[in-house]
Amino acid sequence: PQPIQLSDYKAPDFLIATTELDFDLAPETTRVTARLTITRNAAYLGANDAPLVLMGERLKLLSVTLDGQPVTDYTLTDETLTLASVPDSFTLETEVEINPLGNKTLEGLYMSSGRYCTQCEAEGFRKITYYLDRPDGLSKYRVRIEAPKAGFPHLLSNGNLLETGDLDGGKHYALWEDPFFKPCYLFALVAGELDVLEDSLTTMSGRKVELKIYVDTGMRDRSLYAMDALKRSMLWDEQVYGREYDLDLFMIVAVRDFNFGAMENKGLNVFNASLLLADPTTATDMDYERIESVIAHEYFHNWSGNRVTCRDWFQLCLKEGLTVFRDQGFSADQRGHAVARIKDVRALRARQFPEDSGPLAHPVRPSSYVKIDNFYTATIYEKGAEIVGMLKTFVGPATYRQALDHYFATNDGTAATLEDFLAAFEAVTGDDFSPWLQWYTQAGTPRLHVTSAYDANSKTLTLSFTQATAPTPGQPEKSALPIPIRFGLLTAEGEKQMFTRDGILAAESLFILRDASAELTLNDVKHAPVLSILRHFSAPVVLTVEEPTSHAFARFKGDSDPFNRWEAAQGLAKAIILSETPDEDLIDGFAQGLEASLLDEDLDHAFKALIMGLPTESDLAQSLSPIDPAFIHRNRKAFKTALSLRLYETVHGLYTSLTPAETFSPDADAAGTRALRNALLDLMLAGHNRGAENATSVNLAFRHFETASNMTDMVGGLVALMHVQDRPYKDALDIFYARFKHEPLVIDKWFALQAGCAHPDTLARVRTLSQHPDFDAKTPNRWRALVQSFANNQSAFHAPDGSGYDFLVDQVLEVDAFNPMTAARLVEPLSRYRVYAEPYRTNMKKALQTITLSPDLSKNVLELATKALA
Ligand code: B3K
Ligand code: ZN
Repeated sequence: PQPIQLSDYKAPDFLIATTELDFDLAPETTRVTARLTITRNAAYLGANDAPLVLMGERLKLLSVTLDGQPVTDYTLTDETLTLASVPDSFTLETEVEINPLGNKTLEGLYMSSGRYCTQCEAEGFRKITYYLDRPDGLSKYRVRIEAPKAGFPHLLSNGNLLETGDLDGGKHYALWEDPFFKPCYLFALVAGELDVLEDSLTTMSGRKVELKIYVDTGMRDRSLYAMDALKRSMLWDEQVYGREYDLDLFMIVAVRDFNFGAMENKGLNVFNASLLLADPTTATDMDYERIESVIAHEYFHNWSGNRVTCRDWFQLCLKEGLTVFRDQGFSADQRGHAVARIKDVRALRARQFPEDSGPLAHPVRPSSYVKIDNFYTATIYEKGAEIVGMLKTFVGPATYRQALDHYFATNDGTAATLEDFLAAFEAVTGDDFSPWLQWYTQAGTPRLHVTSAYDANSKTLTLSFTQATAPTPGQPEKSALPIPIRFGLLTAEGEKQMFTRDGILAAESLFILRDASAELTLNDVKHAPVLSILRHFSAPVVLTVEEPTSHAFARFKGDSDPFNRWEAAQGLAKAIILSETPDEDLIDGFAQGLEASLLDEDLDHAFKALIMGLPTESDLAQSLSPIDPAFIHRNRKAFKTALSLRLYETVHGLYTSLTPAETFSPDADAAGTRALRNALLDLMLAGHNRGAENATSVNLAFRHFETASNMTDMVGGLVALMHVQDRPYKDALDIFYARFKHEPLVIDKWFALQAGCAHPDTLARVRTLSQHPDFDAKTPNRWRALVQSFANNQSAFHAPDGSGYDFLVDQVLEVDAFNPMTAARLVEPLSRYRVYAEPYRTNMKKALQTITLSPDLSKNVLELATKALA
C-alpha cells in the first residue's frame, strides 16, 4: 500500500456546508440517506474543475441525485464514489445500505449488546456514507434517526434534540441538530435500551447544561463516579483554562464493545464501559483513577480537538498531546502533583521510550503513514503531552495561559496545525519558537549527560550538559533540541543547598540547553554538592549523571523534589538488579533507605507505595543490552526477596497498623492507603518461601483477599498470593470467578491477572483460558485482557523456545480477519527483536515473518510488521 505523505497535503477541492443524514435503523439493512450541500472550494474557483471524489467503504449504493436529478454516470470503487463533472455549487443526495450487525471492525456504525453505536475517528465515517472523510472538512449536521420503539427507546446524536415523534408500524424518530461546525470524525449516533443518570451544571456564564450518562440497564449507580468526575472536569476547565462548555446538553454513553478507551464526539462522548462504570466492589482504585482522567480527557477535547480540530491526521498530536497534558494537569490537581507526575513518567517510560528507540519510532508529527489508526501511539499522546509541558515550563504558567487563550481565540472553528499552536506562543512572547518545532518533527529520545566540577576554594560549581539522540528509521542525523532542565543541589546528607546563579540566590533553577553541549557555573556553593537534575522530570529524556553511588542515596534520603527522590530509588534498584552478582552492601543500603522512607511521617501513603515499586521488567530491559528477559526476571525476583527478608518486621508492622477504612471512598488519600497496604503485603509475600514467617504471611494474604470489601484489596490479595501459587492462589481465583461470573468487567480482570502472572505455567494456562467459554476474541476488552496482558508479561511471553510468540501470532492473525485496528496493536511486542539476546531475537523475528507471510493481512497489521522487519 502507498503511504500518505504530509508534504502532499492539499486543501479539499470541495466544501460541504451542511450535512443532513437520515438513518432508518435495521440490524443488517440500515438505510442512510445523506443530503450534502457542496460548493467548490473558493481557493480553487475558476482554476480547478476537479471531479468530486467521495470516500466510502463497505457501502451498498442505492441511488445518487444531484440537485434532485438522478445521476448514473459515476464511478464506483471499493473506496470511492467519483462524479467526473459537477457544478460549483449543488446538493448531492446519496442513499446507501449498511450492515451494522455484521460490522465486527467496530468502526463506522455497529452493534454492541443489541445497541447501535458509532466510531468514526479516524476514518470510520466513510463506512456510514459517501463523504469527504477528512478532518479539515467542517460541516453543520442535522440527523434524523428512525427505529422501532421496542428495543430502541433512546435515539441519540450530536447537538440539540429538535424533535421526536411516533411513526407507523411501532416506530419512532428523533431529529438532532448540532449548531457547531464539525469534522465528520466527531459524528456519533447511539440507539437502544439504556438507563440514564441525569444531572446538571451551571457554567461560568450562568448557562445551565444538562448532563446525561447512558449505561446498560441496571448500571445507573455505577456511573455516579463518572458524573462526579465530569462535573469536576467542567469546573476545572473553566477555572484553569477559562474554557466553558458550549451546548445545553452533554451526553456520555458506555458501550461494552469498543476498540479503545473512549471518543470525544461533539456533545455525545462514547466510552468503553471499562472506563466509565465503577463501584467499590467491582472497580479498583486504578480504575477510578483512569475513569476520572479519561472523562476529563474526552471532555477537554471539546475545546482542544472539537472547537479547534486538526487540519490533517499528521497533526493528531495537536489535539491529543495537548489534551493529555490538560488531563494530566487535572489529575495532578485532584490527586497530588508528585504522585501524578511519577505515574505519568512511569507510563511514558513503559510505553513511549521503547517505541521511540525501536523500528516503529516516529516523530510526534509523523511525515507519512499507511493507516492512521496505527499512529494513535504513546509517542503522539504521551510524548506530545511532554512537549506541551516543556513549553509551559519554558514560558512559565501565566504566559502559558495567555498563549493557550490566544490559540483558542485565533483558531476557534478551524482545522489547525502545530505551526498554529506554536504561533500562539510567538504571538504572546514575541520570541521565535521554531526550535521547539523540532520536538514534533524529530523522533528518538534524547540522551542528556551531565558532569560537574566543584571548586571548594572558590565555592563554584561548573555543570556540563551534553545531549545526543540516536538515529531512528528514516532520520540518520539528529539536531540538538531545546531541553528545559530544572535542577537543585543537596548536601552529602541530602539536605537542601542554596546557590547563586547570575547573581541571584536560589534553591532551584531552570536551565535551557539549546545546543549539543553547554556549561553553567554556579557560585556560593558552600558544600561539595549532590546534584538533583531534571526535577519533576522537566524533559522527556534519558538522563545520565557521572557521580558516586552515595549521591543517589543522598537524593533517596532527602531530595525535596519528590520526583527525584523516587527516581533515585529507581536508579539504585536498577543498578542492583542488573549487576551480575548481588552487591550485599548496596542491597543493605537500599533496604535502609526504603525503611527510612516507609517510616517517614512526612511522606504520604501514595508516595510510599510508589517508592516501594521496583522498576518493572520492561523498564529494566531498557537498560540492558542485549535484553535477556530471564536474567532480568531472576535478578529482580531475587532482589525483591532479599528486601522482603530484610524488611519483614517493618513491613509487617506497618501493614498491621493500616486498618482498612469502614466506608469506602475513592479519593486520593484513601486510595493511597490501600495502595500502600497492598504493596506492603506484596513485599511480605515475596520472601515467603525462605522466611520463617511463611505460613503467617500466606494466611495473611489469603485473609486479606477473603475479607476485602473492595476490588482493590481483592486484587491486592490475589497478586500477593501469586508468589505462593498452588492452593491458596488457585482457591482465590476460583472464589473470584464464582463471585463475579456475571460481571464482564470483573471477569476481564480475572483473565488479565492470570495472563500477567510471572510463572512458568502461565502460557499453558493462557492457552487453556483462550478456550474458556467466557473468552471471546470478538470483544476487544476480553481479548486484550488475555492476550495483551500476556504479551506484557515479560518473563512468560519471552519463553526461550518462542512458544509465547507463536501464541501471540495466532491471536493477531485470528483477530486481524475481522478487527484490524485492534489486532495491529499487538504487533508491537514483537517489533524490537534486534535488541534481544538469542534465542529470543531469532524467534521474535520468525514470528514477525510468519505474520508478514500470511495471506489476506490487513493494511494495519502489514504496515507495522513490515516496518518492524525493515
Ligand atoms: N480520539 C480518540 C481516539 C480515536 C482512536 C481511533 N483509532 C480518543 C481520545 O484520544 O480521546
Ligand atoms: Zn484524546
